[in-house]
Amino acid sequence: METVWDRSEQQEPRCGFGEMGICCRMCHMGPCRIDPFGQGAKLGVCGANAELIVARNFCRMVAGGAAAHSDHGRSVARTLLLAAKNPESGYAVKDGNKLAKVAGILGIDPGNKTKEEIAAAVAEKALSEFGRQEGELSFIKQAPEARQALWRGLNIVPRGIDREIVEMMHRTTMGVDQEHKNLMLHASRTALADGWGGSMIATELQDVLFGTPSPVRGQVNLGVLSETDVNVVVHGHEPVLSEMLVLAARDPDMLKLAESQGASGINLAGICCTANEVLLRHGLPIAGNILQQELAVATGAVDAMVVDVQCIMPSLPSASKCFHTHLITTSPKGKIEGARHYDIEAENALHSAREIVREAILNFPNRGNTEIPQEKMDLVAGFSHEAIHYMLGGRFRGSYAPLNDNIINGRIKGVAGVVGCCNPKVPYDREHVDLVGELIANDILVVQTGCSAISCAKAGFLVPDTAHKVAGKGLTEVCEAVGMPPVLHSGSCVDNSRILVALSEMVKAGGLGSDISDLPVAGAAPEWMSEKAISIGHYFVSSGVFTVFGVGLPVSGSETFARHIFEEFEAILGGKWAVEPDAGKMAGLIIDHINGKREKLGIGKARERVLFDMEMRRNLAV
Ligand code: SF4
Ligand code: MSK
Repeated sequence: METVWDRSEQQEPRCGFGEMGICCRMCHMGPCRIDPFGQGAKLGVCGANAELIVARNFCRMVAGGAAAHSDHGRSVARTLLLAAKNPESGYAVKDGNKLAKVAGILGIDPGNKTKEEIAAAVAEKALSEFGRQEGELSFIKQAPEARQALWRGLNIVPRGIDREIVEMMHRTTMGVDQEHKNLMLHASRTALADGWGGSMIATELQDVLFGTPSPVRGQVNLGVLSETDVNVVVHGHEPVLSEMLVLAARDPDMLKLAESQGASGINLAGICCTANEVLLRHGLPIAGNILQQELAVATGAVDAMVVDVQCIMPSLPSASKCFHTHLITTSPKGKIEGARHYDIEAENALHSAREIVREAILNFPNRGNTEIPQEKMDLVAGFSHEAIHYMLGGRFRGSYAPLNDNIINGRIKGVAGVVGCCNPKVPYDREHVDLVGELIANDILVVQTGCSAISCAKAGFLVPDTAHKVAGKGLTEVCEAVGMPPVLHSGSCVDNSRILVALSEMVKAGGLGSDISDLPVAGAAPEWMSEKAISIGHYFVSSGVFTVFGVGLPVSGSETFARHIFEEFEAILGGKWAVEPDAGKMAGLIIDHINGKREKLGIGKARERVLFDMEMRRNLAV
């Protein structure tokens, strides 16, 4: 059986033009490529130069990522509408408080409306945000006033989610927007339509439907697969189906059927962001992150792998054929040649979820030899911004003020969001673990989402005990007082929008400046691979956050473009990009940036940097 690492090796040496972002396929006069060393072509056939080609490629990645997150948000909004209108659907409003809050943001007057009527109005308003042509997205109001004013001054407040994505595609087609700086401003508008639009709608409405996460225990790594239970592994991004699979797997009739096939129960585990969603809301185990999808199949113990959309490797059918695993696709948007397909829409999700679980159970007796690794690790996850609010201040005075106080008094130096994918170009999980280890050793509180959170969970960073083993003295004191780990798992990729809200709350709590760009915070995606990561990176930068990516960025083919996003952008939007493949140096950049912000705020007493060494890593029970 081939894995992602074998295929990655077969791609070496990779195309240098692609890696540097200077290959253009926007029209059929090309494909064109620019010689980065100045000996060959300096222009494409149409006359496009390096910065234009790099900019258009970068902007199209933003559009692709924003489209993926936002289409996810749209399907959640449709599901909420169904829940409101059809009580038989299996979906219902689980968090009335969140519903009321979101209704307020969307300007819906609850009046004498029932919960269902409010939910329907919220869903309809959320759906209208996608096709809106003018005005401003409603969730923008959550940002600090100064940030909103800056966006308005630059005319980049997103009007409608779909509109900005379409316009990005239009501007980057052959012969339209030919100024890289102008393109990047619209890339900001598009990315903001993702972070403060599509992703935020997905997160907030998922909380309404399935509950707002609060701290919950769980387990992670391939060792969570069971030798004796039917293993159903959910993989992808949208919890609309997996929530129904949770119900189906707990159905007493299904449990009886499993027993009749010789199994002792049904074990529902997850891969990637669907895993994060079901962990956060149900404490269900995570089998692994993106690079473990084939490895889960290779245990021979997965009776069904059920996938929906995003980050699902087209190699899965051939991997599954080596074992008894049934690969099941469920979204009409995401079919895979060689997989079984159940066309699942919200309307029939519960019924289909039962059918899928039944199929997995009936496949259990077909298992051959299994080889399940023993490794698994405990973790605590579920740190939504509401949970952090409550944890720090308690039910009656929930607030971000205690966090700000601890930043001001220097126990916590700052906050870093470390997120994103895993990439087979670098040693698996290592960049995440080394970066996060060094940040917490230097008293920087880390907030995580996506596959990065799963990497660090496997390393043992997501249990409160880690604090005194690895974290700096100040951060340890805070973690012990509150009972939290030094690394907070906030959810899936769309839940990066939780971090935007948390940053805004920090500004509102006071004492750390008037805008997100004043805060001693930074973002990082050390092993990114997806277009979605580029959209996330750019909405953080455009929201005022210094953001560092590892593994390289496809922009090095144009010094002019690189200078624009690495240097000039800060003067425009208060945040900027950086790229640094080495985790230790990346930590250094983040620490220096945070120290710089502390100095500006007048709270910076420089402390010596602590290096996260082998000894500290050995102290972890990995
Ligand atoms: Fe070449 Fe210009 Fe066409 Fe791109 S748009 S492929 S640079 S001719
Ligand atoms: S799943 S986008 S590999 S984080 Fe969200 Fe992981 Fe990146 Fe997919």
